[in-house]
Amino acid sequence: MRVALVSGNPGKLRELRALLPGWEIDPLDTAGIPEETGETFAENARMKALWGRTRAPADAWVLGEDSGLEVDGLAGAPGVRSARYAGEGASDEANLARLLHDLRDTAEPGRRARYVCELALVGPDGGELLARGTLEGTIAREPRGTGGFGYDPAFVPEGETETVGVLGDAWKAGSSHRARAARVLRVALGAAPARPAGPSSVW
Ligand code: ITT
Repeated sequence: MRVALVSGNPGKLRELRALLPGWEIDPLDTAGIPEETGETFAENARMKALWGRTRAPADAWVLGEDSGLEVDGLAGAPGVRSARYAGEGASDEANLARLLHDLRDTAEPGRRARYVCELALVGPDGGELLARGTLEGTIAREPRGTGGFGYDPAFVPEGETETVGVLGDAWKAGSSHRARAARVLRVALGAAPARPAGPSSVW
């Protein structure tokens, strides 16, 4: 299955290729993509996929992905603004530094957090599928490890004592929010009925 991924994030591409074996995933050039103005991860993932549909080869499937981190003590921030928490175009390191700074006086309950991943798949006929995965955890006081990307050096999953940065890519492949969303997507795709044609159809 040929799939165009609407993302400029190399970490997502690497992980999704590993999570969806048999899918031939290539990144689509995202130059000119509209701003992510959605209030939910699902809205943004769908916007990316529908925009990609207008650019990708007609026979390719299109995958949009929107993800981020919700921290209880920050009222759900950075949320859909996770990629630009420290400002437009901010690096992963700058976003992580701002997060740790903003939580410097916050004790355990407020450090509880979750990663969310929403995947939006649009077929050659315009049919759509949405899949969500989450991962609960807490934000550590200091970053540790170099695995993964983004906020991983500071995110300790529930039931673990180390950060995702230390646990690494193999751990993420089995248990991350993206791994969970990818599983939901594969199951939903396998269970999808004969697909109705038309741009607004939802399987
Ligand atoms: P695209 O929109 O081009 O896909 P992006 O990096 O801007 O790339 P998002 O808007 O979905 O993607 O923002 C997601 C941000 O959330 C990402 O930059 C990380 O900071 C964070 N994030 C998402 N998944 C993560 C993960 O598995 N590990 C660590 N941080 C993650």
